[in-house]
Amino acid sequence: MPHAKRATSSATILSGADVRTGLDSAVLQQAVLDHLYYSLGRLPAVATPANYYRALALAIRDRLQQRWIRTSETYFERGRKLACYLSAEFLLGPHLGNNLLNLGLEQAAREALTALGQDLDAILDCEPEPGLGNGGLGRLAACYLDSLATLQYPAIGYGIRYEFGIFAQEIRDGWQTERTDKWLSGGNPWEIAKPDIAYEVKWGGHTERYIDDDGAERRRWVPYRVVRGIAYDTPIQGYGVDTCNTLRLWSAEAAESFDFQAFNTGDYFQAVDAKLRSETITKVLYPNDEPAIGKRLRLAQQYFFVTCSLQDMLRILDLAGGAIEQFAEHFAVQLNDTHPSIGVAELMRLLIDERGLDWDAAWTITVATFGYTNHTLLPEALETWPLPLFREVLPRHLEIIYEINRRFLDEVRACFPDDSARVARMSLIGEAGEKQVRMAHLACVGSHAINGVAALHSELLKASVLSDFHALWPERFSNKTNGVTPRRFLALANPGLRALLDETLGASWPVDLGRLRELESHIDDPAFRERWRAVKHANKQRLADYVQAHTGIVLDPDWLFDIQVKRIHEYKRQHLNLLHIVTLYQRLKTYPAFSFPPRAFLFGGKAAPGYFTAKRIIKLINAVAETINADPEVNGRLKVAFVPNFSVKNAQLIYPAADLSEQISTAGKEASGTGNMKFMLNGALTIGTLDGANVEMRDEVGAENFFLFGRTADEVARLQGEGYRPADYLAGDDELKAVMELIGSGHFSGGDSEVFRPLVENLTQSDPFLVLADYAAYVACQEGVSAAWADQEQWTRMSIINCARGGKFSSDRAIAEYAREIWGLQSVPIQV
Ligand code: T68
Repeated sequence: MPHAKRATSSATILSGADVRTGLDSAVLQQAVLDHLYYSLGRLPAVATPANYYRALALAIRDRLQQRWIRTSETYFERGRKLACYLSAEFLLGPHLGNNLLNLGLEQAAREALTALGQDLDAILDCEPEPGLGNGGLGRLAACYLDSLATLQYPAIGYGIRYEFGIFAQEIRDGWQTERTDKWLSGGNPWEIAKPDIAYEVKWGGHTERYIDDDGAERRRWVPYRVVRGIAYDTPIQGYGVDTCNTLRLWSAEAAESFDFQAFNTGDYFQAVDAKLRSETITKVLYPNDEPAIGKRLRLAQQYFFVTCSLQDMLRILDLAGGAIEQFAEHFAVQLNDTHPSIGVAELMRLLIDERGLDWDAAWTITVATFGYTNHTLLPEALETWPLPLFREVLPRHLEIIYEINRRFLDEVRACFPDDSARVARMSLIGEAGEKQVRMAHLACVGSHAINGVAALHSELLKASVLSDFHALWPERFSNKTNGVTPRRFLALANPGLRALLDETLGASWPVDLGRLRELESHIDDPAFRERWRAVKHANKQRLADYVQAHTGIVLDPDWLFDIQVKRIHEYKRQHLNLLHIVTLYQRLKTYPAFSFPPRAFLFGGKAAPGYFTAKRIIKLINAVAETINADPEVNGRLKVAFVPNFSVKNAQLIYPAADLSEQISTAGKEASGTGNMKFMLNGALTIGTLDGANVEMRDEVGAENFFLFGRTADEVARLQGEGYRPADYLAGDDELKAVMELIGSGHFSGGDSEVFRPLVENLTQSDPFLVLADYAAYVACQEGVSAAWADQEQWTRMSIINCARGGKFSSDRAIAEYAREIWGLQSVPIQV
């Protein structure tokens, strides 16, 4: 039973728990005052809400400390295997609310602040969120950390402490503009810098041959530069348990020895310049969807955090007195996409060059250590590095990769004799055009386990981008369908539903999400359905208030809330959603008597700063919104809003308020999706294609509780193979034609017929993601949605079923599968 500990903890207070550990509201109140005074230098009379936020955050971090230290100590004593989750991104979201939830301290904190004349919700709102990720991949990493701690698995997250996270999005005249995200400017009360945990990171230069003391020939790396990586630790508290794991993020600093060299030669300014250059490595998160080609700094970031993390594992192993030969028994290292895949070559380098192992021993350890998760099938997203750049930055690693490749291709030739085309396809070095290092191939060759993130995605991986690797090593492949944490995305985001679930199911559902199934026995109870609707209505009002405050647009919570929030990308097809909106608008304008239940369409999401089409899609959403919202002929039935700066923080308001979740990617393109699961758990119905995890969601809820449309992945491939011509679809559909003409005419852009021309031409001439081919089916399916909405009792039943059958999509299920099937990990209970 979660939080059963509180009783004993309160008892401890009575027997003298102090201002740093006490858990009742009176002690917490004292602790906040203490931090205001001693850590912030403020008296309550002049303290701002931001000051109170910081003081409370520090007070809560104190309460984590005991658990945090005890957890590390226990792992060390027990010497059990540690899962190391290597990810260039962790999209954590605000910590305070989540830590209060996981510690069972929300009520105490609320009371403490009330006694100080403060409102907890206003204080929570002061936290800037650590946006150290782009989207799904980074958020998945954060959900997995939450589940690892909650399931009491010994685990550590390793990543990069970006000084600037994902940019803040502002909408000006309908266009996205980007502002740097200075999330550290007010200080970060959650992290602890550990300057004594620091490693050297070499860079550039050349390699040379030498003879070691035993007379053996070896190679060494003579770098051009060295920087240092410093550890910053953030506590990751499990829910209802004493386990508090660590997220260790690396920050770059100039290596002193190199500074001193310049100082000694008297070149002070060169030394300062070198220092600044070193520190740029961890300055900024790269937006996805920008071609990484030639981005030396991105390669530097990847190598930087990977070598620090692997050196840290070696230090931990040494401290524990473990033998280097046992490395893979002590650490399971998961590569979150190819971004950390240089780790394969780096572990080989560390084992051979620095620890003196021979090649075969090092290779056995390396393959046993790594697992690789793939998150995309889009060919343009598969990472490669130009060979000259790679050689210049990591000369020793290129030698190692050549040797891995030589041995690997021998194995390929032995299994598939006389198949030189296959050898060329599988090589770690791509030879088409400029030579490239193929990071996905390196990850596959160096890992004992390779997985996709949803059943369909894993099958498509085996059949397409990784088919040759599957033919060679079928036993390495498996599927691990993504999951999301029900703590943040249900309990914390949806307090109304949480109260209803607690009352109906008891308090254990957040750690046993299968229990949601029991909701089904209440479906036929009209009073229960009424309460279910009341919760949703209140959530919609809460979102409407937020939208009004941030856009001025007024929404009515009685309307159907139809929501699409995710990164803006052509394959996700926000423009298909728009074509439907413009279709409704056009029908209303043409036939004023045309009737359908009023709908509010909400969008949110960031476009990569250099992604021309995505940015124009945002402009079109805002242009359509402005026209429709200002038109008295239609705005009694249609409203459109773009919520600026979609983030974890506002996502927590958005998912609980949705009636309809838009998951409309071109089938075969979305690896899994995780927003789809967050909507589902909060009782939204999904309109979607058979893509990513939608397939499994529909299997769980049943076809009758899911609005399915569109071509399947096979049909998409076939159509594209036959030579898809969007003009055929345009010619055969007068309504679609009129919609495209209306957009092209300048109707939504004050008569400017240029601004959307590129979008119209993209769709009518090439349409790479089959928007026009799926349009008619989508519009028809949306008519089914409107018809279903008209029966509110039936809609509520479907909403309850969507939540009730969402248990599979808890990240606890996903993490238990990784632990058992890939990492060989045992849980270790922590006792404080
Ligand atoms: C997403 N990928 C998938 N990538 O698109 C989504 N890419 O289907 C899946 O649910 C999710 O991963 C989790 O598995 C991403 O989010 C990136 O953000 C990214 C970042 C840098 C470079 C490339």
